[in-house]
Amino acid sequence: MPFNVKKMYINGEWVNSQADQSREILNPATGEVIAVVAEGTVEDVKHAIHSARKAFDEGPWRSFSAQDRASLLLQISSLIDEHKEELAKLETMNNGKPLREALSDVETASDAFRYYAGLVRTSLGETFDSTIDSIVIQEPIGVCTQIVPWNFPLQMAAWKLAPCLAAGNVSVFKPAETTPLSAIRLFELMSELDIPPGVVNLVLGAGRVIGNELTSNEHVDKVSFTGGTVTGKKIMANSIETMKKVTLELGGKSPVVVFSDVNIDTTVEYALFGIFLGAGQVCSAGSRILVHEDIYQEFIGKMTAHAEQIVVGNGLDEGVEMGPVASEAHMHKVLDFIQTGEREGATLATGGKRIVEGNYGKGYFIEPTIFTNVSNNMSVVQEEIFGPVVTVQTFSSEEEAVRLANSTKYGLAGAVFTNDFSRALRVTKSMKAGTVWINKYHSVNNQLPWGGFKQSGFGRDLGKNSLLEYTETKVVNMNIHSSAVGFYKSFSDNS
Ligand code: TXE
Repeated sequence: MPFNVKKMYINGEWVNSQADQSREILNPATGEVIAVVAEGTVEDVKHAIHSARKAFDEGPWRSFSAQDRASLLLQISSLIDEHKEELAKLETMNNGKPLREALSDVETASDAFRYYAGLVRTSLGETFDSTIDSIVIQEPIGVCTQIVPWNFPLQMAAWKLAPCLAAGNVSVFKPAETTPLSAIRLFELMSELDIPPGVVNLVLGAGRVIGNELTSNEHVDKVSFTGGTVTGKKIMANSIETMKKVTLELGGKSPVVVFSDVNIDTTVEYALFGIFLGAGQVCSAGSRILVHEDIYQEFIGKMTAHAEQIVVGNGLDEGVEMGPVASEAHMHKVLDFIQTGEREGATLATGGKRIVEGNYGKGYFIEPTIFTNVSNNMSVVQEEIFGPVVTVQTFSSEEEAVRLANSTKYGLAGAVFTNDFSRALRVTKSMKAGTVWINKYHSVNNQLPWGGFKQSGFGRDLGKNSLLEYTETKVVNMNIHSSAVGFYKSFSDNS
């Protein structure tokens, strides 16, 4: 079936790639082409940045009050709600995640627009004692480029666009090249609203081709990126020349610390949910389980038995609990990691293979995989695999658990499971991570700041933090009594 090429949205118009290039978009559950989209070039990016610059510096957008912007965000939220099923289905077809996960992402996306619509109308600046006569105001930064990955395409779009627009900035937004469909649909919905041309721009294409322009162009004031640490480092380097503000939400290798006093069944289910949600392609995936040695045998036995019962399949099918990984290239990367783990001497407790029987063979399915007998320096323990692969280690003391938990270059998230309240808090405080869950996993709320320590990045998405990170702080000092400075004698002599 021939497809109409889906276009980019620049300066309020739907445009083709200037080089007339396009890309096929696949369903990772079936390997089928489900859309064809424009493949942007550096020239397209320059056009989008120019439009955004003009919209920010000269357009009517600057005169939109917080109330006007909030009203727009609420309309975007309503449009997402009205198209919830359609957006979720599109996300499942493009990313592979089960429909129930996609529905939850759509709800989170809609709520992000609602949340920032409310937040931007609260007090953001500060005022001081009347004798100082100063105020502090938060102003928009300007042109923001926003680059997101393929694991939460719509949710990430909302996490970036909502605070950016709420604060009064303009955006040039780039989804991942393999999963652009829900973002294109979001821009189609936004294009129905009275948003001035150039305020929201959508560019499509490969990061390695257009990423440099997005992150080094002199007219860009801020870059917000979610993706891998390697790309994050390149972006940071690119932004130095013009001293752009940068927010980086990068990967993780998050530990799940399980003490011996827990309810084992409940904790095993959280451990499985922590790693196999999104087929492990979640930045905060609980990919390292650290279990107290006293309960290890029972824990690993139950974990393995339940992992083998996870229903893997096409995310559109009823009852599916884990979908494929998002692309063929990524599947091979994950399978390579598994082979390396085996080569390094780790034991496969379960899984480890691509699923190829019948229709599975057309998609990019990997068995839920658990490694045991790992040592801490193995690459399967240290590197972000970003697939349905988890390692399980043991510890004998709280000190050892904390040392192992903090022993990678990442620091995005972590969890501790225990019924000992003091121990839970002690371990939480010792963990070098932006989010720590106690006796649960993966709960995220748009009100709470989201981001990492160490090489998991810096700056925060979500919460008040994110809105403030889309602003510049300006101090205004006033002379409201028309008093003289009184510094030069000649002025007092003449008066
Ligand atoms: O990510 P990239 P990739 C991790 C995960 C994964 C690894 C590599 O471990 O295996 O990163 O995945 C755009 N300038 N995470 O290669 O490259 C790209 O087009 C500017 C964790 O897919 O980071 C896409 O839009 N942009 C992570 C986005 O960056 C560039 C989620 C993410 O792709 C660019 C994804 C460049 N030079 C991967 N090169 C998380 N934190 O959740 C690429 N891009």
